[in-house]
Amino acid sequence: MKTEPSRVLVTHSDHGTALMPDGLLSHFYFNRSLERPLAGDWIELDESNRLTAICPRTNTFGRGDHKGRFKPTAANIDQLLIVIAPEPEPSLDLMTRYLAMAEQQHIQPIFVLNKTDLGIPDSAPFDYLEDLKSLGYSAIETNTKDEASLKTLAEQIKDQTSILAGQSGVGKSSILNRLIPSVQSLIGQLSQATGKGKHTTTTTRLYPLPQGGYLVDSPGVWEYGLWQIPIADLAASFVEFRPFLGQCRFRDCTHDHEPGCALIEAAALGQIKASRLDAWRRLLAEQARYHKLDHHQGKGSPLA
Ligand SMILES: Nc1nc2c(ncn2[C@@H]2O[C@H](COP(=O)(O)OP(=O)(O)OP(=O)(O)O)[C@@H](O)[C@H]2O)c(=O)[nH]1
Ligand SMILES: [Mg+2]
Ligand SMILES: [Zn+2]
Repeated sequence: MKTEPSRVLVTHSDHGTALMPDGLLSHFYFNRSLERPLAGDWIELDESNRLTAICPRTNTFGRGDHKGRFKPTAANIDQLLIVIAPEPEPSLDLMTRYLAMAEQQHIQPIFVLNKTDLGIPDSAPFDYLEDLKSLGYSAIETNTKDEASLKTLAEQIKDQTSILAGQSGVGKSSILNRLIPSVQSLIGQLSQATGKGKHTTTTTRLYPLPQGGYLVDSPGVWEYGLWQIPIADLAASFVEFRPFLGQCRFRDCTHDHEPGCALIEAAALGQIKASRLDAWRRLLAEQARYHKLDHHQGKGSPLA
C-alpha cells in the first residue's frame, strides 16, 4: 500500500527524523541503496518506518566547499531568507553569492534586515542593499522586539518552505523563536550553549509553522562560497545583466576587461550599477580559482 510522503526535519550521520502525514514524528535510518536524504526531503517510509524512497527534489540549497564542489544541505526550498543586520557588519560578497545561489537553484531570495532597533548604518553593504532593491529584490525589516515587523515576515512565509541563512549572530534563531512560540520545547536539549553563553545553531532543521509551511534554521556562516558554475550561467544569475548577455564582441566574454563588452559599456552608461559589475568581477576571480583547481585534478573544464 502506497502511503503519503513524510517530510525530513533533520538528518544526522546515518539517521534522521521525519514528520509523517498523521503529524507524528518518525525516526528512520538511511538506506544504503538510496542517496543521502536532506532536511526538507519528502520521503516514503514503510510500515516499519524504513526509508524506501526519496521523492524527486524541486531544488537543493547548499554551498561550495573550498574546492568549489557543491555541498547540499536542504531540499525543496521555496524562499531563501538572507538575513543581515547592522551587527555583525554584512559582507557585500556574501549577499551577492546568496543571490546567485538562489537564482541558480530557482529559490526566491528575500532579504531580511534584522535588528533595525540598532539603526541602519550608512555603509557600503546597506547602499548595496538599496541597489538590489532597485533591481526588484525585496527586503523585509525586522526587529525581534517588534511584533508588527514579525507579522509582515510571517505573512511572507505562510504556506512556503523558507530557509533562514546568513552570518552567525544576525538573529536567525531569534526570528524563528518569535515566529514559532513552541519552538523552545522542540529545540530543548538540541540547542548547545557555548562557553560564552551563546546559542549558536549547529544543524540545519525544519520547523512546521503554526500558520502552515515550514521554516528552516541553518547554522551561521563566516564565509559563504559558491561552487563551480559555468560562467554564462553565473552571469545570468545577475538579473539586470540578462538583456545584455550575448551582445559582447567575444562570444566567450567574461565581462571582466574585454573590449566591446556590452556589460562594461552598460556600466559606463549607468545602465548597470558599478557595485554590481564590481561584485561580478570578484565572483569571477573566485570562480577562476575553482576552475583552475578542477584543471589540476585533470578534469579540465573550460572557464566559459
Ligand atoms: N538588538 C537586537 N538584537 C537582536 C535582534 N535579534 C536577535 N538579536 C540578538 O542577536 C544575538 C544573536 O542571535 P541569534 O538568533 O542566536 O543569531 P543566529 O543568526 O541564529 O546565530 P547563529 O546560530 O550563530 O548563526 C542574540 O544575542 C540576540 O538576542 C534584534 O532584532 N535586535
Ligand atoms: Mg542560530
Ligand atoms: Zn562582456
